[in-house]
Amino acid sequence: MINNKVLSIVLGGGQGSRLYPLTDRRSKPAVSIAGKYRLVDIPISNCINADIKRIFVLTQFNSAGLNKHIKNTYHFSFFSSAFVDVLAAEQTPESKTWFQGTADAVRQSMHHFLQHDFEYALILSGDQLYQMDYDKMIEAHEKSGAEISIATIPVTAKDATGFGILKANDESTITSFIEKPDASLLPDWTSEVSNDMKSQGRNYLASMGIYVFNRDLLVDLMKNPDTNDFGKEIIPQAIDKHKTLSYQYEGYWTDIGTIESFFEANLGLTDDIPKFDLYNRDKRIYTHARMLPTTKIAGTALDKAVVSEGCIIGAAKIEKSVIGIRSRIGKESTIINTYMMGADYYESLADMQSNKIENLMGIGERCFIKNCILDKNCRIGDDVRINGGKHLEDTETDTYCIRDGIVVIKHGVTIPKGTVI
Ligand code: ADQ
Ligand code: ADP
Repeated sequence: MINNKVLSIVLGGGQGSRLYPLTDRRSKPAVSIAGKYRLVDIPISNCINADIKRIFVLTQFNSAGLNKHIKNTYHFSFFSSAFVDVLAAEQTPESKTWFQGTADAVRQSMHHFLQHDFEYALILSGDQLYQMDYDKMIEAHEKSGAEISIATIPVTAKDATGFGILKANDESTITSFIEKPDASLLPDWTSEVSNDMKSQGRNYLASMGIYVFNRDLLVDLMKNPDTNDFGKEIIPQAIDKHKTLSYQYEGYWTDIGTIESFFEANLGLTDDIPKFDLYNRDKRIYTHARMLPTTKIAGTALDKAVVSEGCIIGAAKIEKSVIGIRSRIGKESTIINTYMMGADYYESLADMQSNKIENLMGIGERCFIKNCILDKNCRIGDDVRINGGKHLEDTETDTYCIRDGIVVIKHGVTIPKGTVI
C-alpha cells in the first residue's frame, strides 16, 4: 500500500557538519549506525512503516556510498510509484550556491517535488533516532484542519536551549515559538505537560524538527527567497498567519547530530532494554541486505556487546560496544565503550597470509581500545593502546580527532603497531 497523499522530504545534512570527521568523505545520511545501518535508514524506515513510500533525501553532496546504499536497499516493484531519490545540491541557472539552510534546501528542490501529486509534505530530519508512526501525525493534522503541524516533545531546561521551543493552547494550536532560546528567557516558556514528563523535569515543549505542510502553503512559503531556515524563519513567521498544530510525542527520540550524542545513542543499544528497539517487528528498520556470513568468535568474554554479521573475532574481551559488519579483531585485544563501524569489504586470505600488508583491516592483536569510534575500513596495528576519556583535550591529527573525550579514528586510516593515544 502507498499513502498517495504524502510526499516525504528528508533533510540530509548541512555543510558545516557537527559529525565531522565521520562526514569528511561521505554525506551525513550515509554515516553508519548500530553496526549495519546508515543514518538515512531511520527516517526512511519510519516512512515505509507508515506506507509513505515516495521519499526524497536532500543532501549537500553526493557520495558514492550514499547512492549505492539507497540503490542497493530500497527496491520497490516496477509497477509501484514508490521511490527513494537522493537530491544533492546542484547548480542550476537560478541557483549557483549550496543549500543555505533547511528551507533553502527545500526551495531549491521544489521543482522535483512538484512533479508529484501530493496533499501534504512531510519534512524530516536526517539525524535523529526514533520510531514514530507518521500516519497518526498526518491523521491529527487532517482532523485539526491545520495548515502546518509540528511534532513536539517535552524536554528539560538543560536541553531546551538547543531546540525550537513553543507554547500551544488547549486545542494544541501553537501560539508562540522561539528558536533556541537563551537560558535567561526560559522561565517564560514552560508548558503544561503530563505528570510523567513533569516528574522528569521535562517542562518545555520542543520542536522535533518534523513538519507536515499543506502543499499549497509550502509552495507559497517557498516563494520568499529571504527565508533560509524552517526553525529560524519559516515557523516563527508562519504561526500567526496559518493554523499550526503541536503534535505531541512522548516516545524515545534523540538528536544524533553531534559526535557525543551519536556515540551515546550507539552505545545505548547495548543496554538490557535499549530505548531504541531494533527487535520490534512492527517498527522494523530496513537496510541493505548484504548476505554476509555469520560471525565467528573464539576465546572472547562478551558483556553487553552488539555484534553485526560477518565478523571474525578473537579478542579477549568486548564490553559495552557495538561491533559493525565484517569487523576483524585480533587475539588478546580488549574493546570497551567503543563503536567499531566495521569494513566495506574483506581482505583476501592470500593477501593476509602473504605478509604484504603490515596492518590488516580491523583491530590487531593485544590492543586496548576504550571510548572510541572507529570509522569504516581502518587498520589498527598490533599492541595499539587508545584510552579515550574526558582527560583528553579536543584535537585533530591526520588519522584521528578527539571530541568530548571520544577518540574518532578516521575512515580507512592506519594506526601503526604500538601507537598510544
Ligand atoms: P537543528 O537540528 O539545529 O534544529 P538544523 O541544523 O537546521 O536544525 O537541522 C535540521 C535538519 O536538517 C538536520 O537533519 C540537518 O542535518 C539538516 N540540514 C541542515 N541544513 C541543511 C541543508 N542546508 N541541506 C540539507 N539538510 C540540512 C531543528 C529546528 C529546531 C528543532 C530541532 C529538533 O530548527 O526548532 O527543535 O531541529 O532537532
Ligand atoms: P562510505 O563513504 O559510505 O563509507 P565508500 O564510498 O567508502 O562508502 O564505499 C563503500 C562501498 O565501496 C562498499 O560497499 C564496498 O563495496 C566498496 N569498496 C570500497 N573500497 C573497496 C575496495 N578496496 N575493494 C572492494 N570494494 C570496495
